[in-house]
Amino acid sequence: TVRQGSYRTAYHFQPAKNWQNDPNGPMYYKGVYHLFYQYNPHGATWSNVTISWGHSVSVDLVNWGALDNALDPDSPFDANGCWSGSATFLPDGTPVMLYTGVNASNNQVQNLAFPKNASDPLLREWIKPTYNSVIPLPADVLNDNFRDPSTAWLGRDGLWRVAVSAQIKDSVASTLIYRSKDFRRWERNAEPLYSSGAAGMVECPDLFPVAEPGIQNGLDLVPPNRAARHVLKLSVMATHQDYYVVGRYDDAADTFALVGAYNDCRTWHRFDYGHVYASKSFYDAGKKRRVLWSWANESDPEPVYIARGWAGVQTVPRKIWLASDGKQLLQWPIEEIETLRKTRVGLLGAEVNAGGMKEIIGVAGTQADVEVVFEIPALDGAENLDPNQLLDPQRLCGEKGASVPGGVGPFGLLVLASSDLQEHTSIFFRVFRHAGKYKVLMCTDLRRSTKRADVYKPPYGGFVDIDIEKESGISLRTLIDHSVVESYGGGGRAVITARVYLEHEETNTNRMLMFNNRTGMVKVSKLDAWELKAANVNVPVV
Ligand code: DQQ
Repeated sequence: TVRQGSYRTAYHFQPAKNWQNDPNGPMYYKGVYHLFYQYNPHGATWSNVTISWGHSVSVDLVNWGALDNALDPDSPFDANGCWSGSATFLPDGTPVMLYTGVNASNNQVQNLAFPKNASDPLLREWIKPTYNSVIPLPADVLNDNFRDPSTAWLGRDGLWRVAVSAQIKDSVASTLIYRSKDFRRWERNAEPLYSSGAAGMVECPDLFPVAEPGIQNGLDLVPPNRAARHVLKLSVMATHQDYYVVGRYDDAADTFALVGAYNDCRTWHRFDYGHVYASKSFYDAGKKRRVLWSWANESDPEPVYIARGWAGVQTVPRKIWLASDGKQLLQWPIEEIETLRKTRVGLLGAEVNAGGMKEIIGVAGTQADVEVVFEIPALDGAENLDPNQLLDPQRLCGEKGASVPGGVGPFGLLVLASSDLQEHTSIFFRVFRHAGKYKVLMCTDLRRSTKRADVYKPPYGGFVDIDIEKESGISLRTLIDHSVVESYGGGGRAVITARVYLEHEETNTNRMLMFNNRTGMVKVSKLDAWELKAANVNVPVV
């Protein structure tokens, strides 16, 4: 029997029922965090015409109160759906939403919404001015591919800017920039922020400044923070994946120069090598950090999730900042997640022998937070990597799975494992030699995660940008939450989020083990595993 009920998450955000997708308009306002999300109030599938903005509030990004929908498709300029958008603070501190409406003629247009009562920290009601839409469909853009306004920012010239995704007719996918004096009348800049014919339509653009390499503080979008570096993130419809790149944003010309990267965004970095999409960040003025939200879709078939009555989770909010190499972002679960930690087990200096396993006993493996540091005594025996394998880490994880012995790796964790280990999800590393250096591969292999045959269960993989000759250990943090396994390799240099749907019958006895299938021993210099409490999510706010 498939225990559908047990797939609900305990601390990854989900509404009480129905479908959710993209995070929308996240912000911190008067001491309260707001998360809006694409929500279908009528069922557990996406529906272009009935999609609304769900709304939840929190003081810690962990426990959430549920409010009524913020936006519903009830006006001529959004009659066929309130699609994704973002929040901006006006100079007087009032938040405003820019979002995509699919209007009565089925054209995608950009609209404004204001809080009815900005002095209410919960911002329960939102008002759409009748002068919407503020950015109509341009003549050269496809009517069904013009959407997802970013958070807007003020230039030194006093003009607002916003980025919007557009597919130009018979031409390229572009991230357009619009400028405005008053946030109401917007004019398109002739030059797009980004355009490329390579990847097809891109969605949900996010542009944000980052502090100097290695500095963990986030930056807000407005001057005087004219940062030396910005990050541009795009979601590619065709691959259903998010890509980002570090570059230089020219705030006079409104152009973005990639630093040492190709124009095809599919060659950029990925926030996550697993199953997430449509991510969006915001500046958290309370804790002076930038926080990223992302949507993780279901990986089992639509009729099955319709039957359980819900679909879609949000990843744990992640703090993001520029790594000291200045090229990639580091990501880490927000520290507030640690308030859910209860029972802990720990180990120092354990060893896992070649071909061996070591069980993590004492914490229930369905709601857990595991941090482990593996140390490899020597790098001798690392397998050689050919240049083709370098291009496709996911395929490499498929070829070199957890049970394929190697020189340096595979070693890692087995989680959500049934008592007979027939079902298990493996998260592991393998070190290769390439061009006189070492490359560290991180995989989450779902092929044995469930006996259910109707589930998408690929191996996922990415390289962890780590100099293994200098850093003797590789760290792994895995957050397990019923049907979510979210893993951070090398201190957040590579992240893989996966959806897992156990068929086996146990409750609360899902095993967790460390394993090592390399030819020699692996040292576990540190292991901490916590069982996590359930967060209070969907508490009605009165
Ligand atoms: N989802 C929204 C769109 C966006 C897409 C509609 C990305 O605005 O482009 O639900 O997942």
